[in-house]
Amino acid sequence: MLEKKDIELESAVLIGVVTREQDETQSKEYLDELEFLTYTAGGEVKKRFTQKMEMPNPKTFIGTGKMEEVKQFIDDNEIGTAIFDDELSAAQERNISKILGVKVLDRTNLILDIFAQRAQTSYARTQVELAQCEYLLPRLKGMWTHLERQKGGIGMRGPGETEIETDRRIVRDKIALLKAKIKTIDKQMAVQRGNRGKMVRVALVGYTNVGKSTLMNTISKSEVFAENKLFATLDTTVRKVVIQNLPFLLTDTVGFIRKLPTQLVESFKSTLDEVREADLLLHVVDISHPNFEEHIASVNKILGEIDSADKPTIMVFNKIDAYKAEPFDETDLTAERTTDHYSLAEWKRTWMNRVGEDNALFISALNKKNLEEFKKRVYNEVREIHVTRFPYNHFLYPDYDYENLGEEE
Ligand SMILES: Nc1nc2c(ncn2[C@@H]2O[C@H](COP(=O)(O)OP(=O)(O)OP(=O)(O)O)[C@@H](O)[C@H]2O)c(=O)[nH]1
Ligand SMILES: [Mg+2]
Repeated sequence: MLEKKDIELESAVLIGVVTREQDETQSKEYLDELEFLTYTAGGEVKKRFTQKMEMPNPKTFIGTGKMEEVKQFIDDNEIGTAIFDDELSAAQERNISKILGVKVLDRTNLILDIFAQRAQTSYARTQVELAQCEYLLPRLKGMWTHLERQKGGIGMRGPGETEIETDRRIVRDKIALLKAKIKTIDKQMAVQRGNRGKMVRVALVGYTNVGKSTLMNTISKSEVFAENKLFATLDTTVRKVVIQNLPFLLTDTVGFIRKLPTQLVESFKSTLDEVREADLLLHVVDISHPNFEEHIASVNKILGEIDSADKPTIMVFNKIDAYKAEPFDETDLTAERTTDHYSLAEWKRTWMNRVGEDNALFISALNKKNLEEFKKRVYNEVREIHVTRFPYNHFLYPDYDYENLGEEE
């Protein structure tokens, strides 16, 4: 990226609340994710603040005492940004930044900002800009005006930067314009998708950073950008893949995240059409992540929002090389064995029970572990769909043959 702040990290504090539904471990994991988001956006977290409370304060989100503590730290350490884990109302955001005197962002803001930074094509940029405008619109009144000193950096890219002084009408016009632009591109994309004929379409879906692009690169020998940051991929890549003469289309697309801003789901609807129109989903999971089960739930929720929850799906548990179970002390009679102590074999059994023996695969895309099994499973599933469309082709595709596969490598 060209932005200067990629080199010079912006210092930030994180603020989260611990509620009844959200216990301390969970709250810590959420803040871990928020810290990773901050890092991805180009920030460095200097301190985290949490407060136990039943309901966020409607005016300032956290309580007065806690706010004092945060302010003190910000003043003493020259912090430039305060980032809240939950979505703040326009009024809360205003009140808080008045008190703290620094830029105040929420999780939505941060995610939108990362998307803005990472959008490569004009299509992705248009979609992100639309989401930013939709986010901005209800917050326009008085936003940022007391912060004239600060320009640029996290959360300040995009429409917020140029349209501070303008009124809502202009943003509304812009939204209309962006929507029209997206509609035009959509038509072209729909035609493109139509041209692909009856070819079977498989889509990689999953939480961000689970290894979708890495898997895509490994099996299609393509070069999709993959890295250990969130939302490495924003655009959709479609590759023709051939396993033992059987051709199909494989799509790699944007990763999901817990509480993905609704504006983004909305404006990325067209990118997500690739998922909606797929015949088969490969739901990739990072099993080495302590929260992977919650990630699965988040992904399923978003799949539901885009009418794709009932598609044939194979669960692909990736990063088995990095999986580590919590050690369990058999001699400690007070210790309770939980899923944290599960071995990979136990997870395998559990998931095979849940989704069917054929629908849970355990691989390492990076170390190329169990990729044979993966290819075989995908081959069989794709073949089943393929022969319903090209019945006369049936004889062309015999059972998966390990022997022949060597030639493909
Ligand atoms: N240890 C380990 N790391 C992996 C494996 N597969 C991918 N990774 C790493 O995980 C990180 C994320 O990989 P990506 O392929 O960019 O993940 P993605 O799902 O495409 O992420 P987004 O595009 O951000 O949604 C990279 O640093 C990869 O090298 C694996 O099997 N084992
Ligand atoms: Mg990716």
